[in-house]
Amino acid sequence: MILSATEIEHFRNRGWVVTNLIDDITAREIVRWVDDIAEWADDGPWLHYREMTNFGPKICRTENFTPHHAGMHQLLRLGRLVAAASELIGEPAVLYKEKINYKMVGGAGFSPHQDAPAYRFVDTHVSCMIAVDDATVANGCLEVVSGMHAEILPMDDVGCIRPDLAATFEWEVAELGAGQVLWFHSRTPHRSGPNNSTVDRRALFPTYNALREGDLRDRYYEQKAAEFNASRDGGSTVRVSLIGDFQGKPV
Ligand SMILES: O=C(O)CCC(=O)C(=O)O
Repeated sequence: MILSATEIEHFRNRGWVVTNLIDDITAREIVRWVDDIAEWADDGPWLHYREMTNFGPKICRTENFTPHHAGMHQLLRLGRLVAAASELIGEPAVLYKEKINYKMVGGAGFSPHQDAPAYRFVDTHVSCMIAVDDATVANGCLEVVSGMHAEILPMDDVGCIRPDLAATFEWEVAELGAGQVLWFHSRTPHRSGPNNSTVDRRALFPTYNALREGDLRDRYYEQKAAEFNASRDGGSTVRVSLIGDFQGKPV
């Protein structure tokens, strides 16, 4: 077993758990990998997204990078993280999608939401946030609500939790040291503030689904491209997801 019985029980009861699955050497390597990936060209098979901040345009997200980076492939698709995801969902898991959220200095936050409404084809999934840099209140760490992962909550017109409802929740901040991993259920309400500090808050977010439902990662990215192409919008925020959770301004 990768996780302790206490960690698994915490996740089952509260819908999230912080774990220490990554050693210091790997944590430092991840910083270098993320530095490299951020410099990849915009016209590759991966997906880069950018936002406008008070300090100019900044990269805010990269997706679909594991096929093009051996270290990330090993970390997110083959190693201890898949094993931990399997223990949390109680059956063998497979990577469904992966992203880096950069939240550079001046980067925007995310409205209260559950992830499940943005996931196509699968019902059993779990995500984690792997802190690349320390994640603090000042630079926009995640905030979660405990024990609210049983059902999909009422949403607004962009797929986020209805604001009047979200305002009644007890939000808990989840500060992480670099290399720590916060697992959260795909129905756990979460949100994050902007990065008002002087240090970046980069994090990896792999999502795993039950292998029983299929290895659907390629289909997820095909579907995402199709949905984005079908509804190009010139909205006031950058569209990075199949729901409108990100508050970043378009470049
Ligand atoms: O990176 C963050 O601060 C929040 C990420 C998140 O909730 C998401 O990408 O769905």
